[in-house]
Amino acid sequence: MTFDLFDNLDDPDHAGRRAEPLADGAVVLRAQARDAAPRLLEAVHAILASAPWRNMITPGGLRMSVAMTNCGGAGWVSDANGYRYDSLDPLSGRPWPAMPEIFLELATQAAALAGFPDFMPDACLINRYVPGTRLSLHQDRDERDLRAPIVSVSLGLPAVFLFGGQRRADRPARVRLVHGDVVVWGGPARLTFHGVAPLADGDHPLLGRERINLTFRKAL
Ligand code: MD3
Ligand code: FE
Repeated sequence: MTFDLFDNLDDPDHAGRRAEPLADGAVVLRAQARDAAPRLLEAVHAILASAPWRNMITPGGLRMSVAMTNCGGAGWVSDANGYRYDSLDPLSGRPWPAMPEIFLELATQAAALAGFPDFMPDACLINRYVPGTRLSLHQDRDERDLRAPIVSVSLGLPAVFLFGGQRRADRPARVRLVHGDVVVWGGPARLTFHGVAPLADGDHPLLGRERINLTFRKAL
């Protein structure tokens, strides 16, 4: 069977850009962000200057091993009161840094390739993993409109992404995500349980012993 998304992906330089369907509503766009990665990382560094990495506390009182920050009109925050989107960074009391143009361009283009031409994110959660960091199985359901997809961009060290089902108990599939891979999750895949296995050690040419993941969301 031919896969129509394939025809939408330009790969004139044979960089490995291709669409891999993961599940109904979920597709990996391999290497889609590879060329933009240096510019994306420059933008991340500018964001960190006003909204530095922090390890948030879950409502259960545990400190997350993933370090996070945000940009855009709303940012995802967790504290003793629960999870929510907030227009202000609780560390500074100021609005989160604006969404960089290069972020918007990449996220809207990837969403359009995956069949979501109207996607307009208002939040980008930025996650940082170091060797040993993991993210346990969860659903993303704090966004108001669950019809909008989530676009994720992997940068730096490779990760094993755990892709479960609609129930927490469903045994997750393992998908390796490397630098430059973009994943779009929408429709029937939007509420699947997912997580990240403990990051293996390594040395990435651009990021050293680090993985950074951008997730673009329509939160409000
Ligand atoms: C599947 N981040 O920030 S991105 C998260 O690699 C999160 O940092 C992981 O899960 C990371 O919430 C995974 C891929 C991802 C993001 C959102 C999803 C997969 C998803 C929402 C629904 C289903
Ligand atoms: Fe998630």
